[in-house]
Amino acid sequence: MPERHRFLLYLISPRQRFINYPAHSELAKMFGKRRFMVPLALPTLAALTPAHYDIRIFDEEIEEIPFNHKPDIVGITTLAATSNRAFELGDRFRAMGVTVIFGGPFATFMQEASLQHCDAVVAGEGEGKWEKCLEDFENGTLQPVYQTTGFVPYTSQKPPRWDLVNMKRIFQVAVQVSRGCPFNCDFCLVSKTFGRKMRYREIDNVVEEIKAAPSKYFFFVDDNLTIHKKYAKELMKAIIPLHISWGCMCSIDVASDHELLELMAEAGCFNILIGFESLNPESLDESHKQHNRGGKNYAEAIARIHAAGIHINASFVVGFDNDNPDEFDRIYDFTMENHLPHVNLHLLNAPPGTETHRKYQEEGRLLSRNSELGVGHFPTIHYMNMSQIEIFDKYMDTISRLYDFETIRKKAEALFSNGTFTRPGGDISPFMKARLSWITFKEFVLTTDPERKKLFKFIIKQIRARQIAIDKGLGFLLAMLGYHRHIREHHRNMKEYREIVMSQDRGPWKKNQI
Ligand code: B12
Repeated sequence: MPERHRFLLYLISPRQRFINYPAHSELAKMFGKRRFMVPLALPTLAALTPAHYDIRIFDEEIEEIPFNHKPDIVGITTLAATSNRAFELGDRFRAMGVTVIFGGPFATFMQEASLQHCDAVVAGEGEGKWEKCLEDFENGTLQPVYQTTGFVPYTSQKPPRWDLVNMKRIFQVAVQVSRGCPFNCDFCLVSKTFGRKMRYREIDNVVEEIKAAPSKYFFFVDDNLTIHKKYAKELMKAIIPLHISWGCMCSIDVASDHELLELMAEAGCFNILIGFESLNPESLDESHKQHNRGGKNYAEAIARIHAAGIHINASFVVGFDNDNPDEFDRIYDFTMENHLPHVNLHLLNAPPGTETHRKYQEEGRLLSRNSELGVGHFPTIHYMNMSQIEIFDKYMDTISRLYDFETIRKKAEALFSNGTFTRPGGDISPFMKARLSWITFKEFVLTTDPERKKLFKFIIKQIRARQIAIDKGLGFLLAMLGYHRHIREHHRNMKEYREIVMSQDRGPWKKNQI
């Protein structure tokens, strides 16, 4: 049989100019890595690609793209935050005569703009459409848009091609067990892209993938890992024997199920990202995040999660029409009262495809055409009760307060005494413990910064006195340093950022209307 023509395919995640999730990027650096993890879309698409393609994966956060070679075809995953760079890359490859395909959340909802910089857009889920797109590329019948109305069955997935990813440069591996979200919050794309009906993978299929992955450290990228409690418990039972360590995202409702929390901790969960979004009930109503409403007792729920030995990464958004600058203080106080050290504070922004985007566009309130600013720490819309510079300054002030060493010490004191850190976060290898110890020593002892030394002494005393698990105690310390550093860095660039904000400041929206 004649040998089939081979094609060279690049799968690319473009670099992002403004990073969020600061502890991730700084922690990765401390561990000598470039990034926490590579977007799952790339190894997933690689697994769907026929065997006569030679595939190279490039995540620009971890490696440069070699433009001295010419691939036959390039697939680029796009977010609003990476869209400018995606456009640049698309133009550059097309100028070289390479076929360029875009996919991912940005291109899905910005098809017209994307098609100025690529040859085809694969909208929504890639499974099925990507294979068809490649077939058409080979036959010279490429369509501009690949779109279907339904969703893929998603019961069983081919294992992602982690063998194509430079694992030395990343910290953990992404895994996904479900798609869809029954809720329909205005600022989120998930139900619009993946449907409101949840779809789940067979647990055996997930277990096989985890077993084969080249890491013991995982992040479940599901939007809400525990929404289906029965499935979640079965999943936990199946992964306990795998001795892995992982983080995930779920809603605060997870706290209502003690058995599930215990199973999660036993299965290696050390961290849950929870979208509190707003402490202002009117803003929750405004954005249709109703499932966080209804007299939720956050303090009790948080205490239950902590009692299971699981740490919370609390996510908040400020900038809804019902918000005023006091919202920042309310969030700061809440995190102090509830001992929440990992806080991701975002300014409301409006990614294309969301209801928020539709509303603000209709009202002429989208400020910037620069999508890369939409990472949550720049004002990108015309807020109701705050000018852009006012919200920006208050945001900067709040994140500085959230991560000053005195705040960190106070939260640590509470967390270390309430038992959250006595349980190890999964099966941490002796090598990893040694590494954590060495990096802590380097960052906190071999430093001239008296504040760091002071915090270190305090934490070591706590670790000794309260039988804190070494990975949790030191991991906490390093993550906090990660935030602290990133925010200092952000402040260093403050002049540039402030100028961008000033240049587009139009005052509070309401006032302008009067
Ligand atoms: C996990 C996750 C994160 C993680 C990890 C991200 C990472 N680098 O891996 C963390 C928490 C760090 C994160 C950060 C951010 N995230 Co995020 N994140 C997600 C989440 C929950 C899952 C993404 C995922 O891995 N899915 C699994 C893979 C397999 O699916 P996929 O990427 O969608 O790819 C499929 C298809 O889209 C398609 N496809 C994708 N790319 C391509 C390319 C080609 C060529 C083709 C053919 C097909 C194709 O095929 C794939 C298989 O079906 C999504 C929500 C969601 N459910 O999609 C939000 C989401 C992607 N994030 C979002 C945002 C806004 C962000 C941040 C900007 C938030 C912030 N304020 O900083 C940052 C950006 C960081 C970055 N550059 O990645 C938005 C993006 C909106 C937009 N239009 O840009 C989403 C959609 C959530 C939302 N609320 O709407 N995120």
